[in-house]
Amino acid sequence: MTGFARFFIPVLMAFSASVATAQQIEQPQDTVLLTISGEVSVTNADDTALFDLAMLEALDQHVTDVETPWHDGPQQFTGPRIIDLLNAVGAAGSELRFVAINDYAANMPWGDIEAFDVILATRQNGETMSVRDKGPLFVIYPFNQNPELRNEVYYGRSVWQVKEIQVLP
Ligand SMILES: Nc1nc2c(c(=O)[nH]1)N[C@H]1C(S)=C(S)[C@@H](COP(=O)(O)O)O[C@H]1N2
Ligand SMILES: [Mo]
Repeated sequence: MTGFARFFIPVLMAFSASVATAQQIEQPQDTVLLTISGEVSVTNADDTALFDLAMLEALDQHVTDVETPWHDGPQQFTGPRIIDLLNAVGAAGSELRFVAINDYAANMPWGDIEAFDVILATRQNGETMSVRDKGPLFVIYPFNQNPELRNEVYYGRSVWQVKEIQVLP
């Protein structure tokens, strides 16, 4: 074998192994803020995917300036797009159920996260949100970019204090 082949073949084998095995997510190192359950294929605890703040912030971040019925004046929210978050755990479903700390829950059709930049906000004006301020995680629709969303249907899906996303078939 040439020196080149001795180098190249193991690299090629490592590469195909990484393609063959599914994507992975790490273990949370800090307080778990979010559990994703249901139709997910990439997990880190039994059949669920657990996320701490650092893991959510390691995903591509989307920033949106938005006026909501729950805040005075425009606010800047930051967090991953929910579609990116769900792609990271290999989710495949037709509906999502967002469950809050106060056990409020609302269903969202999968189509919403494809049609709009809906984010799971981790920060408001650059700061993490306390439970008192409807944190730590808040579903934010782009109400300013898509004013047609300003109605009770989408307000009801704007779940704050989110603790779990169930991916329904
Ligand atoms: N965590 C949580 N999120 C929630 C709710 C709730 O009770 N708890 N109510 C939802 C519904 S049905 C609507 S219409 C709006 C209500 O906002 P409001 O209570 O400020 O009118 O928030 C949504 N998000
Ligand atoms: Mo509502």
